[in-house]
Amino acid sequence: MKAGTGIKLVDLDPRGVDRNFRAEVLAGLSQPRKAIPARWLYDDAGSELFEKITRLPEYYPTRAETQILEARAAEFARLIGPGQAVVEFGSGSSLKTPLLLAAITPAAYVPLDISGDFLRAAAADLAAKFPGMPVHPVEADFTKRVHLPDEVDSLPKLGFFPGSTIGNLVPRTAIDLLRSMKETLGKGSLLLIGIDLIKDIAVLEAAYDDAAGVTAEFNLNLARRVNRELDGNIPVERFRHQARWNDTFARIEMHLVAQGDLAFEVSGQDFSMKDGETIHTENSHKFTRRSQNTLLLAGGWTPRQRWLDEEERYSLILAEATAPRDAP
Ligand code: AVJ
Repeated sequence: MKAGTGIKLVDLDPRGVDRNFRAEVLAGLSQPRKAIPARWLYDDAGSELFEKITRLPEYYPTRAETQILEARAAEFARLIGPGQAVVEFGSGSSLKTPLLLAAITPAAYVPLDISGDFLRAAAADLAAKFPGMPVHPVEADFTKRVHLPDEVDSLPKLGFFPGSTIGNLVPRTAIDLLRSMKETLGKGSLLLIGIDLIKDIAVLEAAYDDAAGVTAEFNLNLARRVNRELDGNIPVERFRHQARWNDTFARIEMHLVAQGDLAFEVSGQDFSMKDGETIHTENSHKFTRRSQNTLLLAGGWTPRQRWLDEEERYSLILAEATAPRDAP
């Protein structure tokens, strides 16, 4: 392997638990405002619950994005053209990728993911759907520059980052990620990125607090996971799921709210919470068209085209990696 090629290194303790999970949970619960990084929401149970979320009537982003991909195939073909190496950041088990690939006739598909299992499953699936299209999966942490396979060196690159996943990052981390993507793909590359829009607060809050309670289960599963894997006794039934709009940061926040004063242990460490105190578990930032542009520009990408779904709830943006410029 070349230097800098992503190598997955999950540091497991003697019980087979990810040491980073333990360290980040203990650190997060020890802060004055308790928080656990959102990426730990996605164990097997959490990933399954997220799949269910994407089919909920209140959760519009997945349907809106799919609708854009279906409706705009001809425009993608014209603006992007054939012969691209499509580099997908986070090779989910997404149904969106085949829509893009079918629209533009790429020369290769390069899914990047930190999880080798997901990656191989997605790669095999896409290879079967598009016989003749070379698929080069890379197991890597794409928050850093990733060295792409030699086979795609000479091809033009199109990055694909759907799902408004960029919105889970605070602005400075989002910008760092966009810059890493630019380093990975190279100058002159294109990026097709899904970014959610600010809208009626009630619509946003419902999308993250559905009537069927699936998002609540998704959130509470994090506490259950801590209990399962980190020898915890968090009284899960005494926590309530909350999705709240933070207007200063323009984001939906997910919290686990303590119902009454309570105490628990995780990995032998004691924690206590007052009634109403919360564990902050996820941010989902929302944007205006201008704030989308500003974010992309700060990350080194010039927006070229924006598509909205019919109800104008969500956008897909095509941006181009631009050279840094001097003033003005
Ligand atoms: C797929 C991570 C972008 O923030 O909308 C959905 C995750 N959390 N419901 C989002 C999520 C609660 C989702 N992302």
